[in-house]
Amino acid sequence: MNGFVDETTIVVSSGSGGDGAVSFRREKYVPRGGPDGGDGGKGGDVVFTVRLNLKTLSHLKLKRHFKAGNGGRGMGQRMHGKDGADVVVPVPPGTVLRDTETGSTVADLTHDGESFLYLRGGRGGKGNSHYATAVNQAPRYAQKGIEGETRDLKAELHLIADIGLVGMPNAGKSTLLSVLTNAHPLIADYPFTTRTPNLGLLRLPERDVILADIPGIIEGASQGRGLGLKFLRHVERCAALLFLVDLTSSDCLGTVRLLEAELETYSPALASRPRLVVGTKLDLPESTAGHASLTDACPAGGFVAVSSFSREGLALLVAAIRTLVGAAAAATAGDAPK
Ligand SMILES: Nc1nc2c(ncn2[C@@H]2O[C@H](COP(=O)(O)OP(=O)(O)OP(=O)(O)O)[C@@H](O)[C@H]2O)c(=O)[nH]1
Ligand SMILES: [Mg+2]
Repeated sequence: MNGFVDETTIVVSSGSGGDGAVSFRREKYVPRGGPDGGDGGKGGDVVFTVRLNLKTLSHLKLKRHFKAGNGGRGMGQRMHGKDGADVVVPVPPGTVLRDTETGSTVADLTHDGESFLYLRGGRGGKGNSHYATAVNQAPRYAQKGIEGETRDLKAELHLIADIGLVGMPNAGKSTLLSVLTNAHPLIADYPFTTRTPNLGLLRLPERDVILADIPGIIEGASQGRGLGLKFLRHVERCAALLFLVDLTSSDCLGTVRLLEAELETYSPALASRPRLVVGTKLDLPESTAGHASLTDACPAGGFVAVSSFSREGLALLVAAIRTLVGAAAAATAGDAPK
């Protein structure tokens, strides 16, 4: 939807260094002027820089090849060639760059303003003025500039959120995001309404919390059914997950198990993230049985029931989110509460 691109390949090239010059001084009353060839300019670098205002990789898909400028040739009178211009590739926070050939991670860029120098431009060659010796005072030799390099990279976007909303299609993920945060995602009563992730900001007294709503997961998603599991990478870095379960569905506990199994297939690390089961659509009378079964099955504090329509349970949910995020922050700071 509207140009959301979360993976693409690009080609980047650093600039070549300019060649050094072969040149000799020419002055009216100096018959045999010495060598005065200047050095070639340095080729431009390839630099990535994080820009908070970018939300997708679509701008990379449009351009694809990013090339730095070449260094200029050296000139007479020891004049240096101009350095080639760097190419600066802007990327959104959460961009992971991989070498297409080896698959190895080249950079993982997260902070606004962060810069990463990937390829250095080639050095400029030295002009012949460097090569004059007692034996050879008129060298006709200058060094060539070093060539730039070209690499293929795969850029992947991993959205950076604190809490991920995971659930089957129609569970009410986008609706919950719209009542808890400033986001206005598309909501409809058919599955797979959400086709690309949405982020929303929940303002808490201590800090802002970013929630990510991703497309629904169905049984067999790990084998590519539905929209598959590829969107899970956007919640990979979340401190905690909310499993959203429609309380009016026939087998709420089965849904929790299914989500667990699909997550486990995708990434055991993700499956072991702290989580809260959130029952949705509590306003509907058909939610009673589901509510009872999840209350029974989930550990104390591991389940909250809400209605995005009547807003019942939302305050409890926000309190639970505060606890989850607070515990995660304490754990990363290395001082988990005793
Ligand atoms: N009665 C009631 N209906 C709800 C509630 N929350 C969501 N719905 C309805 O459930 C349907 C699905 O809601 P969405 O928020 O689009 O669900 P989703 O989980 O984002 O669905 P996908 O994007 O398709 O995965 C919509 O018709 C909503 O109006 C609720 O609290 N109560
Ligand atoms: Mg949705």
